[in-house]
Amino acid sequence: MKKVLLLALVLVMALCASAYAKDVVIAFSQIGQESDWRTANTDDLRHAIEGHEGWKLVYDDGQQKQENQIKALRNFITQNVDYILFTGVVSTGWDEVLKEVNEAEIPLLLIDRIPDCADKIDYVAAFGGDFVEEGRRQVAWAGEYLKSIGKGDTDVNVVIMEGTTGASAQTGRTEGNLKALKEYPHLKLVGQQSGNFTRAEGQAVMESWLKSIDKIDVLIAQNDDMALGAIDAIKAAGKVPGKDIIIVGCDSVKAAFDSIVAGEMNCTVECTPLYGKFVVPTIEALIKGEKFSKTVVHPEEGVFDMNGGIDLGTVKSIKAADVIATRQY
Ligand code: GYE
Repeated sequence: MKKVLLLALVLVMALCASAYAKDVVIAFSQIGQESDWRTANTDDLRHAIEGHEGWKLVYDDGQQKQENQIKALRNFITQNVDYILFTGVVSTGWDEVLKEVNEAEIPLLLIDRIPDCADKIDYVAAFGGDFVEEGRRQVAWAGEYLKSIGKGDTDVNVVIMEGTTGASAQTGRTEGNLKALKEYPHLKLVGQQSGNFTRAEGQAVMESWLKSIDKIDVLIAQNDDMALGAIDAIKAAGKVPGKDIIIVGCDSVKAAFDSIVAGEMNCTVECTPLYGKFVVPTIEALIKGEKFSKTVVHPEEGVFDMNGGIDLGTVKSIKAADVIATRQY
């Protein structure tokens, strides 16, 4: 009898303890909602964290404003959350607030756009795209593709549509774009302007280029949304996207795959937004006391185009139509 009572008592205590077990609170300061990439990134992390037993997400949308993100980070400190996930709209100006996060001893995970001050602050792990390599791949794809159709020695006019000025995804991709252009002297840069990573601004910038630049042969758009906006402008101007103008995007979102299969976009360089599969096991391990190095982890990424088989040194392009059914974003 005594044993049964004791067992019942232990059971009741265990149930009470689990009912009162504190949720692990993970706060996420997101940049905004500028692109399909961003939506996929938010959805992925939301599902990964909210779908995890005992974890709670505190989400803040910075609406593209650094001051909003700074405010959000300070709120997270006041709320004394357990972990902070952070990606910054621009790369500079985070030193002070991230030091405050460090002083509050809240473990910081950097994702996507890594801030310039990363080497001066403490963080527990970092996952982000290799933006310079992505930019290199975009231009190299155009150069190698032109060679493959026998136009390797023909001068062609190239425009670069850049992302949000000062974002590491912009500075990195521009660095990669410009470096690769030097390898292909027949690609002549005739325009370079920001389309702010949005479809609407991509369309507006392309509209003005089509009026002011005599001949555009290749568009390098630093994300797919801007490329898709530009395609609308190209069609409106009576030109054929994918033929009159070769279009190379970045991210590899679903809409870009559809556009490639429809013959309008020529290529998209992948930049995955799916960080949930990295963040979840990392936080689980951190809870157990494991530590990680400060090296930024770059996910493995591909290049997708109309026909496949373009060799870019580090990677060979894959025909988009062959893998479209397996895409997750
Ligand atoms: O390429 C773009 C988004 O930071 C990698 O931000 C990200 C970029 C992505 O708006 O579409």
